[in-house]
Amino acid sequence: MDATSNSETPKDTLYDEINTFFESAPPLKDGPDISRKLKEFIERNSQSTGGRGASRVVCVTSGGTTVPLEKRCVRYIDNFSSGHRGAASTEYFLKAGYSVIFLSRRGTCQPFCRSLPEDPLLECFEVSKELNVRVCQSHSEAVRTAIGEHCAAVEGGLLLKLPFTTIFEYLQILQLIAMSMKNLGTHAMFYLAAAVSDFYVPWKSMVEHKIQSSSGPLDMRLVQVPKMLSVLRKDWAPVAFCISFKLETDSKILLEKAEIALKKYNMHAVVANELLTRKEVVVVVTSSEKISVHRDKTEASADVESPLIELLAEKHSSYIEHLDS
Ligand code: 9Z3
Repeated sequence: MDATSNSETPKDTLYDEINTFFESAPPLKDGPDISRKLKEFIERNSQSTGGRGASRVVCVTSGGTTVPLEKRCVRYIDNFSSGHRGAASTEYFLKAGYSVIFLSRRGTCQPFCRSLPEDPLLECFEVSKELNVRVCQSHSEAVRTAIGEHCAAVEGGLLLKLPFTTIFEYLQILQLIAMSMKNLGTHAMFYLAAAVSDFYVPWKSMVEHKIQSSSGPLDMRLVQVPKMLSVLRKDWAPVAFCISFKLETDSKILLEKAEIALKKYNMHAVVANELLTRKEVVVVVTSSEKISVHRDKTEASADVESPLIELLAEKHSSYIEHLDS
């Protein structure tokens, strides 16, 4: 592809925007620690898994990124996402034999915690007369399962959890993850369910202190976040299997927008979902088909992520077979 073949953003302009974004972003506080964790995780999970062939690793992104308005941040713009999709999908990917790098917004839903009450520490435990802390009878089964499954995944080296808050942290960590997964080739998957900001305030033009309301109406210029999906596909992880998500509130434009994203970012599939029905149905859009995936309504606890991950794992298998043969 030549430098100007993308009609929307010429390639050189895109790379300039990306360089500006990364150069001006505040450096990650724990960058070296994240890189070390990733290196160890990928080394452990790159080995062949006996009869099951080489292991597969998926990076699941989850939750919304924030855009700070001040360097000493008091106010920020947020993106809607509870993190349920990412957390549930992580559980099903682990069941399907994947190792998972879970890149999630701090404070959003975490894998294996979905059946616990909203404030588990205060609602699942009680203190006896002797001041011993114990699990309440009514929650003991859910707590035992959550802790057991979580420990098995983390201590078994199959789940690595990395938190983010801002768009700066998210994109820097995503880049580190993509670079570390490069050697996995076709066995790597990206499942990009996070709700990523479209506009941001560049760090160098951001004010240091809290914006004063006494200064009158706020007039602020937001810059477009560079389209990292293109760079992920072209440079960061060119042979990984890539799934992105498209969220709309208007069903009439959803599939058309998903198809545009599929082509524009050269994704292997785009999962289209509508805000109100996202837990019931999603549509997997690929270059050859559109497959509706529904939650099994006969089972109260069934999740749409169960058939969705089954389908995507199958598509990933065909992709590996096709490219590696
Ligand atoms: C999604 O569409 C996710 O499925 C949801 C999941 C955020 C709707 P919850 O976390 O919801 O379970 O509450 N994620 C992608 C959202 C998004 O912002 N996509 C961008 C777009 O649609 C592309 S990165 O333009």
